Amino acid sequence: MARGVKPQRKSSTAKRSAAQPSRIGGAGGVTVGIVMGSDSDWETMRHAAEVLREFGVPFESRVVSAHRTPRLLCEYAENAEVRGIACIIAGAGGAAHLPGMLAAMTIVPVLGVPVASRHLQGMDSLLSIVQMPRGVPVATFAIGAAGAANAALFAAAMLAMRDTTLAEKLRSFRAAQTARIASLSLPELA
Ligand code: RP5
Repeated sequence: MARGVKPQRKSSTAKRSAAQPSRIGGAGGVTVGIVMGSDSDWETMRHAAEVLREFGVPFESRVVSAHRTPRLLCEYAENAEVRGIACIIAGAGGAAHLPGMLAAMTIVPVLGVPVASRHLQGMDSLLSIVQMPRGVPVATFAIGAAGAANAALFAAAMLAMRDTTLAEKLRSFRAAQTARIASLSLPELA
């Protein structure tokens, strides 16, 4: 599932700059790029995809590895702006160079998601992504599914600044979340 380009429905503000042909997926209607270092990251990164789908933000999901497909990484970064991609959500685990290397090659904002790693539970991923040198920022989120979902919510919030429909969806989401938490009750002590 994660390997193919999956353009989703186009939102009212999808940026439509003159997209150029590229072997990186089509030009069609992609506003957010979700990329990850391996298909093993999909279980985490699908949470970003699900949020974007819920909000009707067009996106694609791709495996782009900093270490195993470095040329593809370069191509993806170099074409992101001209394809009209508004931001890139990049998830990786371990020596997680994908978000930082993408950020090094494009001015399109990169949102980094540390994927939990087998041996160090994602602390390696987190530090690899968050400790960028001054001048090349990666907005870094929490380790794991919460980080992936929040990266998508953050992307939606950025897009909502120029999309009143999306802004209204975000307000409704927050209101529903607030109502749900406010209605919670705890069990009585036995
Ligand atoms: C990283 O190595 C990937 O982002 C993934 O989190 C990790 C393990 O990859 P696989 O060995 O599962 O392909 O590059």
